[in-house]
Amino acid sequence: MDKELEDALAEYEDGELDVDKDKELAGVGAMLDVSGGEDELPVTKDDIIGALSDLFTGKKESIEAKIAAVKETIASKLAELKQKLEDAYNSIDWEGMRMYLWVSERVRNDTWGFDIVRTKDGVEFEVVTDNGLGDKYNYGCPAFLSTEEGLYVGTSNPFYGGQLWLIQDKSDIPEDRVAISGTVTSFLDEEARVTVDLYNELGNNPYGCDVFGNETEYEILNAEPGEYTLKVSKDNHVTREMTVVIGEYPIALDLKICPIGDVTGDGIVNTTDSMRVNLHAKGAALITDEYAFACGDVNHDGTINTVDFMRINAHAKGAAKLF
Ligand SMILES: [Ca+2]
Ligand SMILES: [Ca+2]
Repeated sequence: MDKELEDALAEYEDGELDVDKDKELAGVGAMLDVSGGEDELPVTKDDIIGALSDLFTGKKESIEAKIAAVKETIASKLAELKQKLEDAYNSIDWEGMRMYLWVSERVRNDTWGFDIVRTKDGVEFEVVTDNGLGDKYNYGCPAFLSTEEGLYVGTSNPFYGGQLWLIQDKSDIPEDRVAISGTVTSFLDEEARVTVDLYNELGNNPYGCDVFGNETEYEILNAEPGEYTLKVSKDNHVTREMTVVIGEYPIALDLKICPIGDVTGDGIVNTTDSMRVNLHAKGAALITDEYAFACGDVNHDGTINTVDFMRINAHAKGAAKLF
């Protein structure tokens, strides 16, 4: 909008034009009423008052005309936008979009690692492996060689290198072996993904699983013996980390994660949590549990102080949400 119009609109809205016109003009008239009489002036007082009156009227009309023009412009822009949205909607390949989402969903929920199926007649298929021969990072099997010794399979694994397998009979295919399993408890969105991952000492994440539900079973398969960092995460929760040692036998381990700010661990972030954090901040009662501490340190600066208290309190009172 141009400056002149903006000013004019502001004046109009402020009601500055709603002055008592006659009173203003009478004032102007009084100022012009110089001694010696109006007959000596080249123009009469009435001429000037008349001109000013026209100016007032003209200005008001011109503002109204500009407002009408702006309204018209807005209406035409809206019509243009509506047309563009309609064109965009009509140009979307909805069937393609549906298929894309369907495939994405399948990929997201599929078992990691490549699949091999075999068939004798092209009708009945048998799954040889659906998890990359027990290694989720075997994401493809580009090379096959059928020999008298058996079937050679070369895998694609961008994380720690390809593998060469010789499959002679079904016993060569490793059985899934549970390395660690249990219940994982979380809160908030029932449909959100919970990830349980094992990280090796190089920081790679060769084993793990995704589960859904707030109280649900998890199991991690086929992890090689060794020491790992186990991480449990979910949106709006504080990630829990711990060291686990995978050995020859399966480990049973129940896990629990809590929402950001939930120092009491009941899954709800309310004033009980903010008060608890306040007690810690004031030194009255320290939060010693490492995970509860992480839940309370909502700004991740390594300490729990009044900043954390205020944030959790604001969340509890609905003033400013943490998530
Ligand atoms: Ca709580
Ligand atoms: Ca903090």
